[in-house]
Amino acid sequence: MINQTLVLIKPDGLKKSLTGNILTRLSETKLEIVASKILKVTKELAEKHYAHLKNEPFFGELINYIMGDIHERRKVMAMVYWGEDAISKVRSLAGATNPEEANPVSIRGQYGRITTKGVYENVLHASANEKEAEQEIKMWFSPNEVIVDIYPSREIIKNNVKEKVWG
Ligand code: IDP
Ligand code: MG
Repeated sequence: MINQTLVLIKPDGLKKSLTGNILTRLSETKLEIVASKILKVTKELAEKHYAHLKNEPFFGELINYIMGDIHERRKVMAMVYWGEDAISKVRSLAGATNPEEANPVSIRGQYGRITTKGVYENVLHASANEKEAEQEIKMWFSPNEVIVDIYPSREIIKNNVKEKVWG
């Protein structure tokens, strides 16, 4: 089944200069990248993305982590991978959440670690299922940033919206 999944290279992945390695591993899947960008993660986006974990003891540290506060790399690389079984293919290459339990040849097994504060720094995020993928892709990207029509969208005319244009 053709589906799409959100992939984030987290701040530890960027700080460790792993972008190329991670993209190379993901290219084994033969999936297509249909959206990509580098962005600064706001607290609002971080808390929305990890809303399902808000009662966990590590939630505060997790928000600091994804916002880049721990790594002094206040950015994340976000992508949408699309194709046959994209969600399960990327999840399986990513490996288990806990990098110590992840298959050693998975991306998280190869590059992840557990910090002394107990956060699993596992270098990338991948959506777990179709519902999560839809919520997350819609959270991180607008329809015009994705080059295939993955979810229904509509055009609206916005008035009084401030927009930055080149000098
Ligand atoms: P996932 O990233 O494999 O989907 P989730 O349970 O959705 O795993 O957790 C989101 C992120 O929160 C993980 O990737 C990891 O960085 C962190 N995390 C999850 N569970 C723990 C934990 O038990 N201790 C510390 N960090 C955790
Ligand atoms: Mg998850």
